[in-house]
Amino acid sequence: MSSQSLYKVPSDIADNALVNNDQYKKMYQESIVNPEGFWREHGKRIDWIKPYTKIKQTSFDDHNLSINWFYDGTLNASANCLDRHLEQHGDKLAIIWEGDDANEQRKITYAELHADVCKFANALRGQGVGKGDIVTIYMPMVPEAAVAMLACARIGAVHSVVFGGFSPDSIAARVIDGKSKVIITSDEGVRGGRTIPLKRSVDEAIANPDVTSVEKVIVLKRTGGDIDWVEGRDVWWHSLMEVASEYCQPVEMNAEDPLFLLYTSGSTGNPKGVLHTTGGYMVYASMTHEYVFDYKADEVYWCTADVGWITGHSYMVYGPFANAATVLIHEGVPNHPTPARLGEMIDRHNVNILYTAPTLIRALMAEGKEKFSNYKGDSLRIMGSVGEPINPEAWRWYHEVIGHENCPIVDTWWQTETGGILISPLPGATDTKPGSATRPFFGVQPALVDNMGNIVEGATEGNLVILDSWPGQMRTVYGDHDRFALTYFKTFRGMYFTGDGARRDEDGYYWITGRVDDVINVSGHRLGTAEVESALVSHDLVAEAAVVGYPHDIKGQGIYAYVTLTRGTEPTEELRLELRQWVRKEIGALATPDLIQWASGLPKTRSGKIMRRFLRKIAANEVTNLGDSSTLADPAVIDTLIETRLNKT
Ligand code: 6R9
Repeated sequence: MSSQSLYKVPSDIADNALVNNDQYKKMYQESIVNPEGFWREHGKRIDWIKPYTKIKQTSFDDHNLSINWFYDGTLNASANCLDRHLEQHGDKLAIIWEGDDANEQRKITYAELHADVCKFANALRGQGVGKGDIVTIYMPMVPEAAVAMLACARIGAVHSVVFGGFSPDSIAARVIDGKSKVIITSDEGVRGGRTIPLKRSVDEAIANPDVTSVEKVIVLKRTGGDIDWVEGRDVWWHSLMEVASEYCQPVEMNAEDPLFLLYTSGSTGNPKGVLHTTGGYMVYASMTHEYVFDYKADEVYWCTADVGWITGHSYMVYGPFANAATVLIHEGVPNHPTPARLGEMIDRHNVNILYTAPTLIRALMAEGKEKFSNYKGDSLRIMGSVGEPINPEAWRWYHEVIGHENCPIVDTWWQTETGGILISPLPGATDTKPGSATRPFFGVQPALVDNMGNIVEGATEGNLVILDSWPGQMRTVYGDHDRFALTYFKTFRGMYFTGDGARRDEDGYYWITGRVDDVINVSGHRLGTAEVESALVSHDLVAEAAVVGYPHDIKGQGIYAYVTLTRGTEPTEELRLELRQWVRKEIGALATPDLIQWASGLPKTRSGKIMRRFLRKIAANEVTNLGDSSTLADPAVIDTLIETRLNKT
């Protein structure tokens, strides 16, 4: 690694940061040698109703799996995000909100947010929601989305946020799995100048005959657009708030009581309900938010993630609010109406910390630097990246054009399952290298293993595993604990398997190379190839489908589908469009295949298993060295697929 590609910690940052490199090393060491002592101390960063005496009781043995943190303590997550700040920070801004249309602005103090959350918590109670009930939230990026989450947490209900871009079928699947009685939504959302019919999607989801649990739909009026209304079932948010009382006592929750469910894609089957609990999650989300972003009181922090993803949970709601941060929330997309929007918003709101995704950076980069000629960026201090590997070129562009070469970049690696950041630089401690997530956070023990599960040491490559638990870790797959054990702890016995591959360099820095399973990452959003395939084959004219990811300039990975049509079906351009629309309707826009190649046959082993490695290579246009095809039932299939491949760039 040449010294040119090492970006030293700027000295002004190191001098004022929460931790410098020596402190990082000392604290990291302590966290590994004495995890009990380390977390006993750091668990105190949040307020407990009944303080814990027990710290950690965890085992990654798949027959004896258990993950418990701070497990005799009690607390309330919403009280940690709100009540405890009121005395000192009641008048401080909790949320600065900017609409899709920049003329719409709202500012909400901690005292106001507290009042809204209390009222909405009472409103939820009035609709029959109690401790342990699962509430589905399908909302646009408005402050009320955070209000809804925190109100659930206040009364001990478990929220299940569904990304606003998902289809009615996807909502239905999640509602069925969680047996939700209540769905919170809004009439419409607004994104990039377009309205999104959220309420209509909820209506369609409930029309699914398998959805039998829903009793109430609470509807926020966002646009005032026309919607259907079911008397007795649908209720306006504002009507409930008008009559709701002002104070709601936070419910005392055990550290291991569920806080939320969030569905995420895996390599097989339907999306899994990732369950996070209260105590460990709150400690970990708040601690990582403070250390990784070096958050300082009075700073304005902007995370561009949607609340429908884990980043929106841990680093737009729970982490920052637990730290009394001022959070900028944007309803729309940061490159609309023009690419300059991102910079305009940073300047307009004096943003100090920006947390965004490589896909946005690449999209802006493609527009050219001149689009940023009016951007000042004086306020910006720290910049983060999340969701997928950031290519060095995009890293450098981010550093230069957005960060003016003086803002450290924290490339944060983590997952829905991990609850918080596991591998990342700390701004005042870690010299960075473009493309590397660098070193583990406190208490995190990453390792690389070969395909047999042997730990490999030194500068090398392998499957990324984590050897011991951390407080923010998921506790189970909702309703299917066996699947939890099978997915994460059986591949490599006794270790948490991340599904990612990684390289470690001579400085011990980690470079995440991407998923090694059948998960693809499109613009930072996870999708199982199996989900897209099952959407495709549910179309009458599709006999078989195989889906793989391929390198895409902006999205990181694009979706490449090989489709075999039923006998006698004509492969037309029209049908191609129809299939794209079909998948979009079944799952959501982010799952729309970029390329669909007609395949009269798929490469299979004699036992009928699709050999995806060939399909991945053909989709990536890497056709010169395909490797051994002798195990294929019909090797000629490959030649046809190569000839008719679509990505010949
Ligand atoms: C937080 C989040 C998790 C998957 C993960 C990995 C990829 C996330 C990354 C990254 C390289 C980073 N990923 N951050 N890869 N560098 N900084 O994105 O959660 O939606 O569950 O996705 O995303 O492949 O396994 P989630």
